Amino acid sequence: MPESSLALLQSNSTRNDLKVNMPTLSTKHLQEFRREFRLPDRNLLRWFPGHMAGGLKKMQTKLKSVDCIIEVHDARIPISGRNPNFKYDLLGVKPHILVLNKTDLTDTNFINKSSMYLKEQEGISEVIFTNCKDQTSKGIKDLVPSVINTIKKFDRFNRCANPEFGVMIIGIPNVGKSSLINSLRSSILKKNKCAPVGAKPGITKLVQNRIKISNSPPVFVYDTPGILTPNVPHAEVGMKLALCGTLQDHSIGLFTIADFLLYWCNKNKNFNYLDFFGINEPSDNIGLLLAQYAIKKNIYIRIRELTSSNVKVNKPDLNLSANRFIEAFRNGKLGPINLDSDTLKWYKS
Ligand SMILES: Nc1nc2c(ncn2[C@@H]2O[C@H](COP(=O)(O)OP(=O)(O)OP(=O)(O)O)[C@@H](O)[C@H]2O)c(=O)[nH]1
Ligand SMILES: [Mg+2]
Repeated sequence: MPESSLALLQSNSTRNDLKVNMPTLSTKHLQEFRREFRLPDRNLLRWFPGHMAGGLKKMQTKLKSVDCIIEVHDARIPISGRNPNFKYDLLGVKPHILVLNKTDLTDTNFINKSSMYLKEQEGISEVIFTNCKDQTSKGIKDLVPSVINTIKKFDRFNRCANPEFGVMIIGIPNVGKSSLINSLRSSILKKNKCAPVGAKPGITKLVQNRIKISNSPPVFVYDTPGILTPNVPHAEVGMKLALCGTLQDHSIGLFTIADFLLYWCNKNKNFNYLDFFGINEPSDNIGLLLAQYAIKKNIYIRIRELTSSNVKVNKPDLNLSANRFIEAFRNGKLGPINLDSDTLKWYKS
């Protein structure tokens, strides 16, 4: 590849509020980066425990008590990883609003394109972006008026005499469904949070009793467990889900998730990870980067020597280093990132 093309690639690299590291890439570097992510075993991405199957059935029985469904998804993966089964199992009868949450962590340059893509390619009529860490944000303020408008446009069938509006919040795990309920309740009713929230997937395990989020008009919501599709269609989609914390870290492995993060960064020419690892040149070797990081940060694990069960030795703790790298992404310390930017950047409406 001629050097002028390299310069162009570099100038198109992801920019954000953080200091952007733009190393001088040589042709050698670009050739070294993997073009495909190989997952050791696709079954690692399968997570469909009993509470999801049971939850889905219960949600179907609750449909008759609601007027609208809010599907919450992660704004860092706007076009990847939504549960395709929702379309058949839950949507179709009731009006649907898609909320893309965690906008504080996503690259806002892709907000408009995400919305256009979802409307034009997926036929979604209403897309709202929220940040549950900021109750004064526009999305949080706009959501309930939007729900009421949407409901008024549709036939409420058995519920038309009921002055109370019912809404079901659905989505895959850990996208902020319960946080959204707390934010709306706090923003509109000035009440404390009542839906349990946590940084791990699978915090809400049962369909909850209804929670009031507005007085006039009265709006009640049902919080539900995050439900994944039993079969993730594509390894890279599954790994994006894993990176955003919607699957269980331990079943995929922190090393594999960190390796995917490095693969994604290199593929998309986002080199903010150089600062994290304290290095000057990009690399595609996650084992080496994690080991160097562990040594630099003095993160060791004491393990038994293979040759002698009585002898213990200190080894760089790659898992803990991998966890720190993943958390840097999840907390926005690598800068705002849209993991679907590779598809969205080509999208023209
Ligand atoms: N940065 C950021 N974090 C958020 C936002 N919304 C939720 N979170 C965090 O995301 C994590 C998951 O939030 P929950 O509300 O428990 O997600 P959930 O979809 O109800 O998860 P399950 O009940 O496990 O399906 C928590 O650590 C929240 O603090 C947001 O807008 N921005
Ligand atoms: Mg929850």
